[in-house]
Amino acid sequence: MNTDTAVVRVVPTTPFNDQRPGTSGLRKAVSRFQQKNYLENFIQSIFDSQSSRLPHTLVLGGDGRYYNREAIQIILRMAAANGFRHVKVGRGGILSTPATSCVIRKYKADCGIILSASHNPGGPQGDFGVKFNIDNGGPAPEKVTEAIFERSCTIESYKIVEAAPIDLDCLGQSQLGNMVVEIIDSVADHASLLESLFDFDQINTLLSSGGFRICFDALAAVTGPYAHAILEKRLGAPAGSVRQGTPLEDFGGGHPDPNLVYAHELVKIMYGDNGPDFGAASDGDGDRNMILGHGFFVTPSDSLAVMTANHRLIPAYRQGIAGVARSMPTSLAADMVARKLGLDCYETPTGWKFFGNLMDAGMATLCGEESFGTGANHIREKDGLWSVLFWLNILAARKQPVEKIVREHWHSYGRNYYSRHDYEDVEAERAHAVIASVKSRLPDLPGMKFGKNEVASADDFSYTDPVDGSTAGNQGIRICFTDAARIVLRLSGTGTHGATIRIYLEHFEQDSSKQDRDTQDALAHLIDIAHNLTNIVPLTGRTKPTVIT
Ligand code: G16
Repeated sequence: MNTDTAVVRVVPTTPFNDQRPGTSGLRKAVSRFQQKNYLENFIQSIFDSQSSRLPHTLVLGGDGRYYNREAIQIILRMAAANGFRHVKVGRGGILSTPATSCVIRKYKADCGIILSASHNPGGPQGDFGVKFNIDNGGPAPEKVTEAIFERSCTIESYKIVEAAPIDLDCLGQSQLGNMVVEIIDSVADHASLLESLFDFDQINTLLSSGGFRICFDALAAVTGPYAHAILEKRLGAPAGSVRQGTPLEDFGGGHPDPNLVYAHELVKIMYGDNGPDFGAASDGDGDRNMILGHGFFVTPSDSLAVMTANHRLIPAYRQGIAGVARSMPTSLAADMVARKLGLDCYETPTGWKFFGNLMDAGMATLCGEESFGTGANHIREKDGLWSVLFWLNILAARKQPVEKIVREHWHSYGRNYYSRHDYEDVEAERAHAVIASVKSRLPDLPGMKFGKNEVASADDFSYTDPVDGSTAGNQGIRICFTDAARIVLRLSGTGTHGATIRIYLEHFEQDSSKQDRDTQDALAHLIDIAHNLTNIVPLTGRTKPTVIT
């Protein structure tokens, strides 16, 4: 439809006081986003905060959750009113977070908007979210998200054109005012980028041999179409290797979070008799991943370490990598590998946005987080399917089971027993009291003994970006022990109900005769110390974590 004559309406509005983006974008209950002007205010704040540069091309899509299509129509009309010239939209409104990053970079777009609340549940009673990415394809850094927030506090109007809805399901271009809307294939660009990185012939031989079985669980979220196209159609995995491969608005009522708790159906399959050799799951918007072997779980921290140790098996990284980066709470397993291989290793705050500068500056190639995220410098987001393909490429090259590869890894580098205990939906005041009480004890902790464990250092992590010198404080409490064990404590920045306290526990074991223990048993002494240090039980009234991963 040609709406060259579309009239721009300036709609008066008043600010909302809760539009500060969290760890990754603005996440709220769907009902909050559906409130009059709520989405519009936030989108206009994004556009206004970019006004020093004339915006031209925007990439737009989402994970297909409830309200995705409606939000896309609103954003398109606002983009036209705000002077964008071209918007690329994933067909059906579907574009995974890594695919969005890929498309921004490939077509040199100015920015992207991803409609997702990531791993949070969807549907009318679930969550919705808006993430804003900049021209390097990565999440907006804090100075940008702060500018958006500041604008949202003073906004008085937003701009929108009146126009009929765009057909999101039909590939091709149409006109909205002076702006071109182009509906693009959601999968093709990302799939061809991934093909350029890995040895698809080798993986194809493995997957089509009949002797090796995989199960990929898309959790009824965005990665279904990508996994069908790449794993089944291109790489020869038998039909049915991808389960829950159709994106649903409510994720089938599930929680699209790829961990042992929420991807329990996959876990059951992988731990069953005669289970597949390789299992993986991805989250709502396709940036997270979980890796499993038959009867074996690979922690995300170990996954990054194994990838780093094996990078030369992958065509894209055969000539070597620049360095590796991990978020502070992620275990030190990758550091052990980096030390042995002579690679630079960086520790950043939680949030993928902190890796962007390191990758742009050519300082880090592989990045990872304990929160089921791994990725590399091919894009500027973590990438669930990239991680799956990395593992499949390792398996195809080494011809060993997942478990054997990981056990050999521990034998060479030591094992970092690791677990995260989450206390969800805690009253905010109580959660802050827990953090404040530990903070007040930090100066006294070094040298203090808890049983056999002596505290080597204790601080509130702050980060200075080595590229642009920007700083980020209050990024989580770090308590490090003399035997390389750690307890980390921080509040989640992605929840939408109350506060979530995360306690991260890590114990290093070099002795291979002691690398077979149950993780929670191996960490039991640190769990006790954490309870003692945080007073979490009396301060929150919670006797145990909501989720243990
Ligand atoms: C987001 C960020 C990640 C971060 C994770 C956990 O992931 O992109 O970098 O590690 O949140 O954050 P928190 O511990 O604050 O809840 P996603 O997949 O939700 O976008």
